[in-house]
Amino acid sequence: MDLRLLRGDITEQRVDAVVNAANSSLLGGGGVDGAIHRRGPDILAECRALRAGRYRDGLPTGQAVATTAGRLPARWVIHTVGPVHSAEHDRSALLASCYAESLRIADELGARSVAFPALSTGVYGWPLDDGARIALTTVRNTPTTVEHVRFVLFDTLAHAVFTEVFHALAEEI
Ligand code: AR6
Repeated sequence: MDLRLLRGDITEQRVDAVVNAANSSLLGGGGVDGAIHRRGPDILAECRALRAGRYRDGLPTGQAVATTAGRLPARWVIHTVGPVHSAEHDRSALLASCYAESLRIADELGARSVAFPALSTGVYGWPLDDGARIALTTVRNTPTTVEHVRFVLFDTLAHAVFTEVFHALAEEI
């Protein structure tokens, strides 16, 4: 797998699938979720249909589901719900599950290229370095037919932290 880190806006990525840092309502929010939903009322309509059907009680944390991508330059949006960071409880497995489940859905769709944001590191408060470690190790270790993965980091700090963790992990191998 070709894995890249870049600084930018996830809504501008020309990839098969863009991953959304959603919440379990699937009905939009701030951050990545707000930016993605601004690019397509069709996405919200599909999310509402999911809420009326299979996900009546919301999409559980750690799971993922796809819709089409509205006016984004992508074919699909894969919505996943990251865990809120907690100092008392270790929710790392749920964050890892978001990345693994998103890749599983991408495989089902036949997506070859996927763009991820740094899930849970914004409103949900996950420390960037630990979020980067979980993101990079999970994507590296998940069997998938996806060929190109890019992590799209919104600011210089997130990009710098992901780059540092990426190099540190490469040295461990
Ligand atoms: N492109 C790439 N990264 C972005 C963008 C963008 N356009 N906008 C923000 N980021 P967040 P979460 C970065 O808060 O922590 C929403 O309200 C941001 O700097 O979007 O998983 C949902 O509805 C941060 O590093 O997601 C949920 O309620 C990272 O993306 C909740 O926030 C994730 O920040 C989810 O919180």
